[in-house]
Amino acid sequence: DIDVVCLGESMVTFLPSRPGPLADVPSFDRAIGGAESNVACTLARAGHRARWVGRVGADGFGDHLVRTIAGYGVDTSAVERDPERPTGIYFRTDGERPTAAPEPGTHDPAVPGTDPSAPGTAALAELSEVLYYRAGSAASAMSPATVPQQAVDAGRVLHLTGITAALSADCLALMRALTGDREPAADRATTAERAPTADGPSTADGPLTADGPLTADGTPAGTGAAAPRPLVSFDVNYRVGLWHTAAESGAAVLLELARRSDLVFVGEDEAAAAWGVTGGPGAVRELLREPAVLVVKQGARGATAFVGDAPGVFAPALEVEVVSPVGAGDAFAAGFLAGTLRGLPVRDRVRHGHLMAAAALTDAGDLAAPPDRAAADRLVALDGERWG
Ligand code: KDG
Repeated sequence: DIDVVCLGESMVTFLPSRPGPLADVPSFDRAIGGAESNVACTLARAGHRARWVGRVGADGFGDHLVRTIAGYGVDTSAVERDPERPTGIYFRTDGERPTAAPEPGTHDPAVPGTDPSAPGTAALAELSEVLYYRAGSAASAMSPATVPQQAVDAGRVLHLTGITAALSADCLALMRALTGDREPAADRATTAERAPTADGPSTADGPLTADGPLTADGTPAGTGAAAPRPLVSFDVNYRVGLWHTAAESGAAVLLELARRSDLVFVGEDEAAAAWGVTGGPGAVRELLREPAVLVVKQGARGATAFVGDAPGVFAPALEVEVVSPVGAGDAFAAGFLAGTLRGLPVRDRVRHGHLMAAAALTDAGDLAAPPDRAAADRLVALDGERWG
């Protein structure tokens, strides 16, 4: 009776008490991070039954993570505790916001953050640092042998990200096993064929209480002879810093895993950085034809969703004052998945993604307090009137 199982490493996150370089930040506030548990928490807040599967140390940080994530209403019953390895942690710094507009003529375009007319996001992101302390963490010991298969297969959707593949050879083996052929090939082919017209209403209502597997287009999966695996949702999440120490190429692994998934989220910038695709969403779809649904995120502009062979469906993002971009991608994925579970038209799934992302963008932590379902529906309806 789980809608979405999210598997991956969660970490205690330390947010700086003030902007500036690491050497100058006097103290940090404790919060939680982890792309996959961020998705689980946001889905749970939106009224869906979400489970987080992960591995943390038998330490206080592990207790804090499990308690906090469970506090969002997420099922944590399958989280493993590792008596030998610690819980991963990470620190962030924030770029310095210009306190006052520079004197006319003193703005140096080469120095980020000194342009008073810049929207701020790029400058802040450039000056922010992420410092991971997660090598050899409890989560890096996740493998096909340690992760309980039954707990992972219990949902209608299994949500994964490319971060896990970069953590260790065992984690990569796990990702390959989870995205492998656990469903008859014929069933997977029909998933794409059954896609409704891109913006039309889904054939299934996708009520919250519906059980059973789901296809990427939001309709319940057919009942074949063999029980199909859950729909595999994959957020590419290319973390360049994590791949430096990995044995395999991040670009190749992420492409392989994306091609083995049913629903893929990728940023235009990530597709360019990893795979050198620069021709916009259509070019990304050319490269990634296998997933039944592909969502290409286009930063502050919006996102385009491709369902089956239908043309891409674009919806613009909300305009917000960005406090921190961290966690916005996870929130977007959660909103889109929530819309998929409910069988909403494709454009509304994208809009729900943008709405959740807006909540995350306007919050300093990795995980914002997202609007509940009723508020989200009202806001999406208003947004729809605005854009037509
Ligand atoms: O997606 C936001 C994440 O960056 C954060 O919560 C931590 O999972 C994380 C990571 O590996 O960066």
